[in-house]
Amino acid sequence: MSVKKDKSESAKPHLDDTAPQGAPIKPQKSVSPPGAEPTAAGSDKNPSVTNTKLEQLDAYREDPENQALRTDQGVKIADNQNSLKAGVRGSTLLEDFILREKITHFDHERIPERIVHARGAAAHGYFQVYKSQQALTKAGFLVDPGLDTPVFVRFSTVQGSRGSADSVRDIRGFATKFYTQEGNFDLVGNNTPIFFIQDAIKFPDFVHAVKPEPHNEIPQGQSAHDTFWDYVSLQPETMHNVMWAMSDRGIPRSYRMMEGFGIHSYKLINAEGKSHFVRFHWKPTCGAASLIWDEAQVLTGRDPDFHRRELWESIEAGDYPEYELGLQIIPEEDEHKYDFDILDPTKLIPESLVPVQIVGKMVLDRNPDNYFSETEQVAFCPGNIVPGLDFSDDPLLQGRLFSYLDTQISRLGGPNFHEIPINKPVCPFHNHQRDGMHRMGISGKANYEPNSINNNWPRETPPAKKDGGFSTHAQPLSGEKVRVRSESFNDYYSQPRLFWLSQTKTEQDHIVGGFSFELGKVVRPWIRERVVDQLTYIDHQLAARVAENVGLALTKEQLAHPIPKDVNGLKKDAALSLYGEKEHPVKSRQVALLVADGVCGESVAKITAELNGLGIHTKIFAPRLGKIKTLQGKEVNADGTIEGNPSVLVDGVIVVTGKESIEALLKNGNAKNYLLQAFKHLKAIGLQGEALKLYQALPLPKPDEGVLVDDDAKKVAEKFVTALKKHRVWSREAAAQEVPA
Ligand code: HDE
Repeated sequence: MSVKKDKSESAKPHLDDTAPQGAPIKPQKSVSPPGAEPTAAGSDKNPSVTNTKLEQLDAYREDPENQALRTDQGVKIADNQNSLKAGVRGSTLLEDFILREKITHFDHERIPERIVHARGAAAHGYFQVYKSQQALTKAGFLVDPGLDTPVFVRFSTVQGSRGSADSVRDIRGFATKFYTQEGNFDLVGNNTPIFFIQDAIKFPDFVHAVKPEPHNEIPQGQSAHDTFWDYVSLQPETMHNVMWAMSDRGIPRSYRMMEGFGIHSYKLINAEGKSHFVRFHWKPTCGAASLIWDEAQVLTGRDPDFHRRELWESIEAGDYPEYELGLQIIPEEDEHKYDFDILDPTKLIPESLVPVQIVGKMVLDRNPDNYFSETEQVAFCPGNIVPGLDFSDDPLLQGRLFSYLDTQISRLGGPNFHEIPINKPVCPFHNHQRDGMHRMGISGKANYEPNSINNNWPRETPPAKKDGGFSTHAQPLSGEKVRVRSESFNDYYSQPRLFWLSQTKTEQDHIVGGFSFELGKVVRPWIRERVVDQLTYIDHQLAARVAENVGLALTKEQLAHPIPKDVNGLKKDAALSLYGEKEHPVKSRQVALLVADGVCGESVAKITAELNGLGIHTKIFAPRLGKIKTLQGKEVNADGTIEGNPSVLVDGVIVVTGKESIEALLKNGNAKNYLLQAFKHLKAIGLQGEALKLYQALPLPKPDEGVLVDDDAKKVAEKFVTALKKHRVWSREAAAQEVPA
C-alpha cells in the first residue's frame, strides 16, 4: 500500500468539493472527451496512475516489443503460417509440436463463466478515508487518512451470460476488492440495499428461476419470463427486491451513476474490542440516475457495451468515476430497536432512521490491461475480511461465506486462485497450505505447524490493537440447533410499501410500467394473477394499475387485504427516491452537437466551451466523418456520424444553427430520428436559430420546457444546462408516449 506524501494545499483539487475540509484526496488529471482517442490497455494509457497493487501487477505484464515469436517452451518459431505436412499437399504430421501446442492451448482458452454476474466490467482505483474511524474499527484502511488503499472494482449484471447486453433490466453487482496492508477485504455488494431471499438455502432455487428457462434457454439478460415470476409469486420475501428491480434502479444510466450497497449487516470492531453493526453504502459523486425503459431496450442493440464502454472511456479520458463510502452504524444495544430485524437481508435500514455517515472516497483511475487476466479472473469472496471487521449472523451472508470460495475452485480450476496476480494480497502471506492445481509459490522446508526445523515459521500473531492477528468478535450465543426462519423475518410487505410511497409520481408510473411489461411476457395466466395478488398486500393502487394493464381486475377479497404498517413510524424516506426535487450534477454527462456543412462554427465553439467548462462532454456528430465546413469558411472535425452515434448514447442534444446545415439535416433521416428519440426519451434538446425548423418538421408537440430555443449560442447552452440538471424532462412523459420513435 502506498502512503500519500503530498498533503499540500495543491493536492486538494477543485473536483473534490464533496470531501470534507482537510481531506487529503488526489487531484484528477485534466479531462479529454471520452472516446476521443483509440483505446488502449490501462498501463499504456495511464502509466503515471499507479499504486502498490498495480506495481505488483507490473511484474506479470508482458512486453513483446522487439521480441521473437516463440513456443511456450521458449523455442523461436520460424513459420507461424503453415503446419508441418507430409509433402506439399500431404496430410498434417502429428509431429508438429508447434501446431499441437498452439491448437491445444486454444482448445482450452475458455473457463466457466460465473454462475451469476457473468457479464461484468472492472477498473483499478484507490480508496482513502477522510477521517480516522478508530472509534468504530481498527481496520487500517478506515483509520489512516494518509493511506490510499488500492482497489479493484467489478460491476456486473446478474442474469445474463458473459456476452449479454449491459442495459437490460436487472440488479447490478458492485464488488470491491480492497488490497489493504492487513489483507484483502472484499465488499461484494449490489446496487440495491436489499436482496431477494432471506436464507442462503434458497439461492439455487431463486437463481434457477431467474436464469433463462431450462428447456430453451430463453430469455437472455431478463427476468421477464414465467419461471422468475412463478418463483416470486410463491416466495413473498422476494417482493421488496422485485420492487427495486421494476423501478428505475433496474436500469441505471451508468456505473458511475449508481449507488452500491453491502446489503448485509456487518460488524466493525475497534481496538478495545467493542462492536457496532454497520451497513456499507457507496454514493456516486455524479449522483444516481437511470435510463428510460424504451431507451434501455434500444441500447441493447445499438450499444450492448454501453455501461462497459462508458466506464472504460471515462477512465481513459481522465474523468474518473468516484464514490463516497457511507456507513450506517447501529450500536449493539440498538439491535432490536426496529420494526424489522437488522439480520434480515430483505430489509433496509431507512436512512432517515439511521443516517449514512460519509467516511471516505473511492476513485477509479485506471483501466485493466487484460480483460481475462484481471476482470475475468478476479475472485471475490465475502469471506475475505480483515481485523477490525466481522460478520453478522445474517443467514444469507453466512451462506455466502461458503459459496464464493467454493465456486472459484471450479471456475478458476483449483484451490490456488489466490495466487493469480489480480487476487494476490499486497501484504506478505505465508502459511502451510500446500500443493494443488496451479501452485505458483515455491514453498519453504516446513509445511506444518508447530515445527522445529524452521524455527516454527511462519508463526501466529496474537490479536492486538494494531497489526494483530484476526480474532472473531466474542459474541454471546444461546438457543437450540434448529432449522427454522426467525419470526422477526416475517413481514414481507411493509418495506416494499415504504419504497412505493417514497417514489415520485413519475417513478411510481415506471414501477407500474416495469411490472406490466414483465408480466406481459409471462405466458401462464395463473402466475400473472398470483403476482398481482402479491401486490395487493403492498398497495391497492399499485396492484389495481398493474392488474388493469395485464387484463385483470382486483376481487373484493383482494381489496380487503390489509395495508402493511409503517416502518418505525415512517411513511416515506427521501433516500429511496432517485429523483424527487433533486438537482443532478451535470459533470461527466454526454451531449451531442448535430452539425452538417454550413454550420455556424463560432456557435459550435461557444456551446462546446460553455458545456465543457462544467465538466460536460460534447461530441460533434455529422452526416459523415471528416472536416465539416463552417459558415465562417473554416472547418470543424466530426467526432462521429449521426447514424453511428444515436441519441440513446447521450444525455441530450443541441442542434447548432446554420441555414445550409439545417437544410442538410432536414434531408437526413438519422438526424430526424435523433430528435424523435431524444424527445421520446425525455432528453433536453437545444435548438439554436435555424435548428427550430428541423424540430418543426417532425411529428412532435410544440417545444416544451425541455426543448430550449434561442438564437444565441451561449444562451441556448445555458438554458440547456438548466434542463440537464433535472436529468430528464419528466413533465413530457405523457406527450412522449405518443411519439412513434
Ligand atoms: Fe452472489 N454469487 N451469492 N450475491 N454475487 C456470486 O460468485 C451467492 C448475493 C454478488 O464481480 C458467485 O464468483 C450465494 C448477495 C456479486 O465477480 C456465486 C448467495 C449479493 C457477484 C455467488 C449470493 C451478491 C456475485 C458467482 C446467497 C449482494 C459478482 C461467481 C447466499 C450483497 C462478483 C462468483 C464478481 C457472484 C453466490 C447472494 C452479490 C455463485 C450462494 C446477497 C456482486 O458464488
